[in-house]
Amino acid sequence: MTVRIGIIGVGIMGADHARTIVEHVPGASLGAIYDADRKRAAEIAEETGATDVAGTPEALIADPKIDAVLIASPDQTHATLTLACIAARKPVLCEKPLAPTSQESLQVLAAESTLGKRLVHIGYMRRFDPAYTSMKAKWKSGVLGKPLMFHCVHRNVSAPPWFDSKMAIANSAVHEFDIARWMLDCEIASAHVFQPEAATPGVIVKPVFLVLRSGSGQLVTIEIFNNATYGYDVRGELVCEKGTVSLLSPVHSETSVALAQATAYPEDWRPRFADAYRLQNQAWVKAIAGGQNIDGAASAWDGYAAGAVAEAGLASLAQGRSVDVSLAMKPALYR
Ligand code: ISE
Repeated sequence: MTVRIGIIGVGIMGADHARTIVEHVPGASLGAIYDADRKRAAEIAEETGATDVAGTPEALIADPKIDAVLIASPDQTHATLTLACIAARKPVLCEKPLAPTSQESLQVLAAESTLGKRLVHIGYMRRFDPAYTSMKAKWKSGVLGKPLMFHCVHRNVSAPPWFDSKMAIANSAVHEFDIARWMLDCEIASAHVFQPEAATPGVIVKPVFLVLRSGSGQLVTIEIFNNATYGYDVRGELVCEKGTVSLLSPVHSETSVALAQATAYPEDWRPRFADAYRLQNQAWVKAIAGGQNIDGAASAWDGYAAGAVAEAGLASLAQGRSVDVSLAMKPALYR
C-alpha cells in the first residue's frame, strides 16, 4: 500500500518534510499540498512532484485521495486542523507545538478518546535522533546509575524580531520539555524561568534559562538562546549517580588549515536533525501502512503535557517565581 500524504503549510518546515517524504520515505507519495501562499504551494508542488495544490486545508483533509495529513502551518492553527483530521478519521502528524493553550490540547485528547483510536502524532522528532536515543539506551543499560540532572542547551543563529522570550518558551523550549519527559520517563512538576540581566538592552534578545523539577525528583536545566549568532547548537548532558552521558552532534568532517582545526555548525535545525526527521517520517508511514501507532513517537498526550510545561514556564516568566505544572488526568487511551 502507498500512503498518500497531504501537507498543510510548506514554509521552512513543511517544505523540508515534503522533500524528506519524496526522497527518503518508501511507501509514501505526496498527494497534495496546501499553503496560504498559493505561489509557494505551487513552487513546492512543482519541486517535489506533489499531485495537487489544494484550495483550502479543509479540502485537503476531506480529499479521498489523501490517506494521511502532515500539518506544518503556523502554531496557532495546529489544534483546529488536527481536530479536523480526527473528524475525517485520518492519521495526522502535527508539527510541534500541539496548541498554544492546554485547553485546546485537551479538546484534541477528548476527540481522540471519543473516537477510541489514536490517530495523532506530534512532530517531536528528537525522540528519533540517534544521539538522544543512544543517550537513553546508555542510562537504561544501568551502567551509569540513576539520572539526577539533565542539562540542555538550545542555541539558534538568529530569530526574527517578533520571536520574544515567550516564543523562546512556547516554540523552542517545548522541544526540551518533550525530550526531558521522554528521557526521564516522567512528567515535569514545576518550572522556574530566569534571564540574564547583563544582556545589552535593544541589542540582544535575552536568553531564557529554565530550571525544571521532574516528577521523579530530577533537575532539568535548559538554556534557550535564540540569537547566539555563531551556529545552531543543541547540547545535552545527563548526569547520573555513577557517570554522565553527553550528546554528540553529527559531524562528518573536520578541516585543518592555517594552524587551526575546525568542524562546522549548521545554520539551523534541519541539518542537525535530518536523521531524526527522516526516521520519524519513515516510522509514521510504516505505522500507517501497518495500521499501528508509531513506537516511541509523541502522542497527543505528549503534545498536551509539553504544552502544560510551557504554560507553567510562561507564568513563571511573568511572575518571577517557580510555577507548578498543572496536568489533567491521563485518559485511558494514552496509558
Ligand atoms: C523551531 O520552531 C524548531 O522547531 C527548531 O527545532 C528549534 O530549534 C527552533 O528554536 C524553533 O524555533
